[in-house]
Amino acid sequence: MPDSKIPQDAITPESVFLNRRNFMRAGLVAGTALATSAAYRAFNPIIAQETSTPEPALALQSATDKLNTWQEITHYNNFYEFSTSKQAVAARAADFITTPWHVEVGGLVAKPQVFDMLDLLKLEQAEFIYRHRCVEGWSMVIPWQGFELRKLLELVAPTISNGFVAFETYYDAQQMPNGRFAGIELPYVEGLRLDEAMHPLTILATGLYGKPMPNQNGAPIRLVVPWKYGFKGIKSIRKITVVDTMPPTTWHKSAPQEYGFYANVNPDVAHPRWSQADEQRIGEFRRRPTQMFNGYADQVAHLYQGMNLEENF
Ligand SMILES: Nc1nc2c(c(=O)[nH]1)N[C@H]1C(S)=C(S)[C@@H](COP(=O)(O)O)O[C@H]1N2
Ligand SMILES: [Mo]
Repeated sequence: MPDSKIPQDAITPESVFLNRRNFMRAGLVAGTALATSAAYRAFNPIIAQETSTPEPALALQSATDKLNTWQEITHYNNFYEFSTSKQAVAARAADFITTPWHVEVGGLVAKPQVFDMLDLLKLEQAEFIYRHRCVEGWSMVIPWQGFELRKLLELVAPTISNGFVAFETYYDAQQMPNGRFAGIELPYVEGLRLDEAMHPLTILATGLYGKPMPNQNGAPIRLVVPWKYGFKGIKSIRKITVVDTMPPTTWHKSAPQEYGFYANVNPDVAHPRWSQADEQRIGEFRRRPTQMFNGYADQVAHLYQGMNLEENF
């Protein structure tokens, strides 16, 4: 991990992180706007405060949505460039070189810019505890850190208001030897409608559990859109482009009848080959019901008013 390149105050030992559970609870269950703002906190003040007044532990965790462990989050991954076996990704991605790194942000914007990763880490980092629901029917709860995507878009000043945002993963066949066998077209590409991209729940994540983003989770920077299926969360981003037409997306190109552009978590719209009504939370015994918009309906349902969610799946 490129620890030496990460500002020291962006790193939280896991022990300190675990003492902060009461702060995270609100973001975890995040049903209301109030809960969302509670999940958004400047990083440094929390560390200072929590280190001096450690909180009692377990009782403060949500009874229904416990954080997944570091081990679970970092050893059960989808990152086809490295492996199509979830358990193998961590080892295969271990030598992935992510420093130096830059992200090119452009397209229909007034101030296109190539951002060095070190400068992106200087943007105020916050923590976001989100449910993560893969289209395959499994889920986790992950304590990300990062910043709202809209903060970055505001820096480049989009010149349109009704467009889309296209994302592209770095691709290097040398470093990502499974690329040729992945069965998908690479580089991996994804997209959001501009209003989805500007939504405060949409983040660019730069780490988890207070540590720099592990390679297998999309180092050094990846998208997280908690009300959408996990494949929207494109990893190891190199390019972000504001565009005026709906951009192509990797899984939609691969199987358009199975993976839509919107990919909103929806228990009522089955995948052609399996139900989406319930999910396997990693670490739990029984499957649990899947929630509309992954439990974030209060905050995002308005974005899709009047849209047929069966057609625009
Ligand atoms: N570049 C790239 N991004 C990707 C993927 C991928 O294979 N390549 N897999 C997606 C899928 S299907 C999921 S569920 C999430 C998994 O993220 P995680 O490994 O951090 O849980 O990453 C998404 N982003
Ligand atoms: Mo996924």
